[in-house]
Amino acid sequence: MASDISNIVILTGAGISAESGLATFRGPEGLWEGHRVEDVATPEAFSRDPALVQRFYDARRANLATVEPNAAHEALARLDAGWDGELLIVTQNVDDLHERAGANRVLHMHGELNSAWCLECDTRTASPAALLEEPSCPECGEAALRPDIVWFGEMPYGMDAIEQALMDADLFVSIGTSGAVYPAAGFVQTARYRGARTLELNLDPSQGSIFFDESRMGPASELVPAWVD
Ligand code: BV8
Repeated sequence: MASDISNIVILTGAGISAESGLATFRGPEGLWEGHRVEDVATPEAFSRDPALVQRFYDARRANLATVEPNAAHEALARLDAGWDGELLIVTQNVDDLHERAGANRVLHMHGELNSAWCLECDTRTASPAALLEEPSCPECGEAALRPDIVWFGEMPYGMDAIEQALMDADLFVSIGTSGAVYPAAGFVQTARYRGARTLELNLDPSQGSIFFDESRMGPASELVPAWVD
């Protein structure tokens, strides 16, 4: 890493978890695990058919327990452990693979599969394996738990911390994201505007590739260790 780099922001998307076996967001015909996004990842979908949405997230939560972090998650964990400067891994992913690889400085801007949110008392709690069967809040007892996931039209978590990190960044690295979802897709422009160097590590060109000083194409399990080590 260049010696004038002190503060790093890393944005990860579904592509970093693809080689662990987790589906990326845009499959064939725009279906995601067989569902259209608007049918499972919006507050309207949850109001319309809560059981469908709970089943969708229960299935992903169950699948997450069967997969492992890959070499890309492990390389970022090594970087996190050994980096003396500022470092923030902002992930759009709702899986826990960064943490299971050993990373600590992780911010889940779109929430987490393993967290549940009580609509009655606003408590966030560790999610039961299957919310459809166990919707009762351990705090207030009401059957009011929903997945603690940021759906479309909802405000992502940690935006103040993310904005501050982008203002201070010397280097912004985007890994495994299509650059299709905002506000995450705009982070590279903020970092660039503030003078950070920008690097993209992705399997394919993304919607934001034009904003990066450098784009390296290939699988994250190869590109990320090569960059970190
Ligand atoms: C908000 C949780 C405001 C769900 C997710 C028009 C213009 C601009 C914005 C909007 C607009 N219309 C609506 C909006 C806003 C909207 C948005 O951006 N829509 C898009 C579709 C246009 N955004 C929102 O609603 C956000 N909220 O704006 O709030 C607000 C303000 C005030 C008050 C209230 C609200 C909230 C967005 C969050 C939605 N939730 N996730 C869940 O996960 O269950 S987003 C969802 O997309 C996933 O989290 C996913 O991570 C994320 C982004 O997708 P990617 O991670 O990039 O995944 P994708 O499959 O697309 O790409 C994978 C990439 O990996 C590919 O490039 C591929 O090449 C690469 N890859 C594959 N394999 C590998 C690889 N790379 C390396 N190695 C490999 N092996």
